[in-house]
Amino acid sequence: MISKRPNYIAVALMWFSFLWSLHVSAQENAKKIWYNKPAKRWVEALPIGNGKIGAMIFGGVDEDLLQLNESTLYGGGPVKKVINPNAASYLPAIRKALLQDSDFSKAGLLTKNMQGYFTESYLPLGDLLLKHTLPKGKIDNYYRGLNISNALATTRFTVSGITFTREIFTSAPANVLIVKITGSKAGAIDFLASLKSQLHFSVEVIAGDEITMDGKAPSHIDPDYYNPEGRQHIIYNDSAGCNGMRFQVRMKIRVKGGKVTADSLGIHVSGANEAVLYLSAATSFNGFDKCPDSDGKDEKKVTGRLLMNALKKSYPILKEEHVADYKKYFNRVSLNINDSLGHLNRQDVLPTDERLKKYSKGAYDPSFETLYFQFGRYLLISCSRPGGPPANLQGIWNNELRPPWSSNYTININTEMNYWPAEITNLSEMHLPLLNFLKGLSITGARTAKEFYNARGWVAHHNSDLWAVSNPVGDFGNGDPVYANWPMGGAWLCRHLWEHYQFTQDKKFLADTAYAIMKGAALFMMDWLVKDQNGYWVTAPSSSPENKFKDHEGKPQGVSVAATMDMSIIWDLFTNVASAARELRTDYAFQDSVLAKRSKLFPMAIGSNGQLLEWYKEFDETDSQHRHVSHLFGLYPGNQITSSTQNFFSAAKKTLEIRGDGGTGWSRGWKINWWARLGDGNHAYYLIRQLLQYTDAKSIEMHNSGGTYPNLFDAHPPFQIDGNFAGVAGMAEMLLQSQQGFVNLLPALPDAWKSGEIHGLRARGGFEVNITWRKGQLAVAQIKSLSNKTCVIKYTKAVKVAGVKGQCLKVNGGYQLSFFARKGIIYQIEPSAIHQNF
Ligand code: FUC
Repeated sequence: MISKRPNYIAVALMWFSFLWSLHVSAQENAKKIWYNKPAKRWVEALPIGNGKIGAMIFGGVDEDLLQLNESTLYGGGPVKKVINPNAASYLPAIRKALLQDSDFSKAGLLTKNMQGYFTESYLPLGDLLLKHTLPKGKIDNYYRGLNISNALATTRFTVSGITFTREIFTSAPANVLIVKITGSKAGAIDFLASLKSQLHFSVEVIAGDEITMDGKAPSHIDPDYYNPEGRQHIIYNDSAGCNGMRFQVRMKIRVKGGKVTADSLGIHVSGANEAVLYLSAATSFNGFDKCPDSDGKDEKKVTGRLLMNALKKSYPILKEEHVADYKKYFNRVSLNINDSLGHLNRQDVLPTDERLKKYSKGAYDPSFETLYFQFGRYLLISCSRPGGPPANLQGIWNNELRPPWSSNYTININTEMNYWPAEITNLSEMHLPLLNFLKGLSITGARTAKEFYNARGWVAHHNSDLWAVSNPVGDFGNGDPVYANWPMGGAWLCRHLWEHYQFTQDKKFLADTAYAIMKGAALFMMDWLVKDQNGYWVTAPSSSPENKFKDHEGKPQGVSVAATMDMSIIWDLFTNVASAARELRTDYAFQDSVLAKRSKLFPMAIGSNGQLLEWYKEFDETDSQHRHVSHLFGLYPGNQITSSTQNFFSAAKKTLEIRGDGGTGWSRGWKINWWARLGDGNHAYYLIRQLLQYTDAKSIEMHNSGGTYPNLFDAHPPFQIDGNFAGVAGMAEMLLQSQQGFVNLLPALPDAWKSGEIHGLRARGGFEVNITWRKGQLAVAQIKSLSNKTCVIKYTKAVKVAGVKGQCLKVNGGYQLSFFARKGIIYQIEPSAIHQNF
């Protein structure tokens, strides 16, 4: 008999499964960046990459552009062995002008004599244009999206009843780009795929379904910001030296049904049911010290081999291998904020550009913040892979021949910033390209140290490129020393070697790779320091990137003595190199000498407004809101300024208050990290919202700008990827810190993030950390020990660790518990009211 009473259980189950399906699809959508129209501009296009090939997908209906990059395609060739042999002879006069006469103008002018060539530029590879012949009719259901949980991009639309789908990815295991084009009706696929480049190029037909584009990069390109008259800015042939790099793009299309032919225009497909396009790319780059022309790699062999190997596998296999490889990294960290089954009022039903605009106006959308966080991790996995060069100013995505700031490595902040999220968000392997780059940089840097300073060790200045340029740039006197002559880039980068060791506890890496490079940078600094009249070790000449001060006549000056950032970087390097030597049980005398010198470094000082001084005297700055706040290096990324140095901690806070929250994209990104370190989650959160302000700005802006483009690229403006990465690092830093020798749980949780969970973050000492919090309080944390180290945990309340006996100590701003953490064991941590031993 059928009951007339409603089956409450069945109804409840139906509702539950409906809500669950909404939840699951919301979760899926939460990992998508999507639009309901094609990209018109580059900053609307979607980036994909495998660390070598990069592409920006426009998703046009009839004309679909994929703008291509290859991560080693640069202008120029190896740096010259001799650059400015007289440079070092100017040092005594510069030092006299600074240390005895306080004549900053004279010192600045003289410093210009210590410059060399500018760096080379990262170049666009070319364009892959797909010209489709489609049935006539209205375009319906247009969708263009990037799923960052599997690194697959899709363009889809319906016309005349036929749904066309293009699925695109760049596989890291196969090192190819793949486009699969399908139609819902047999024989509907008709298109021409062509290749072109802004560089010198020619296209050749290899087979009925295969073409190549061969090209050549210039032997020199002047940076976009350097345009002296009467000189060619792009030079192709260098009759005296080394000619530019060669490159090749190789493309083949396989079809099911229909016909494929190739001619000088490209590859034509007609009447196919399905087409799969395979593209490989390579340059003749053969290392920073080899001429890419005469001593270059055989790029044709490389593209041929890659394509041949890819074609041995079916499309589903290539896709599966790509997704598995990508997920191996991406899935290590998950983040949910204020998200629960019951919470479905998400904004991810909106296209990403509209969602960003709504968010900019103040919409509550925590899953957009987590999307931004994960998108940053997606970008790092896509642009920095072991074996390739480090991510440059634009990652690997650039479409300009003379891109902003050469799209290379600005190492007075930007390149380092790119790698801030690498270790903490569990992408340690993605850090390796930068760490390996330091091997070459320390070799050219040793020549620069000798030639420019007559010093031991190695040095790098504010700018570098694929050729590991280490000299001060400026084209022999045309660069402003406030940036060009800053000799601290190498020393700063060394902290990345040490951080990699701290997070991974990889002693082999420390012994075989890191230590010698760190020691070389420290040796340079030992020689570079001079004593002032009070017996302190100072740097001279010295500048604070890239801010100027007013001298006693009110004139702007860039060069002085012992800028705070110099002293902090040297303090950091000496501390880390001594710790590294201690870990390796080596170089005891050297440890003693760096630590002795560290103890007499010119100290940090606090000014009349309670701020940390930027220079060795309390000068007025020419720009009180300057985007660089270099003197806070010790607060982040360094750890010289912490809650244990309370006076400097407060002075750092005051400095940030005075500088304000403005700046460029990366500048605001740095500020998120500083406020996180200061333990002010609400201020950090405010700056996240500033970073995520919708913008369309195109030209360079230095003040109160920043923001986010429709494709979620960070705007300096123009596009610079560093702001994306600083945003990711900052969000992680708000939830977990470990720079003080303990694991600090939820150190800067903002009110806006009431509840949430993060899984898979890494902490120094070799720990993997999961944290769940509810109503602004720690609910439970899990720490997995990756090596046998003591684990010290700090939280605002006492914590207990399941199965561990210890003493919970009340310390500055919270409670601390330490215990020996055995490798492989997961420790469960809960807040507790126990204040005594347990
Ligand atoms: C530094 C910054 C600029 C820009 C450039 C790439 O010079 O001062 O703002 O980010 O690097």
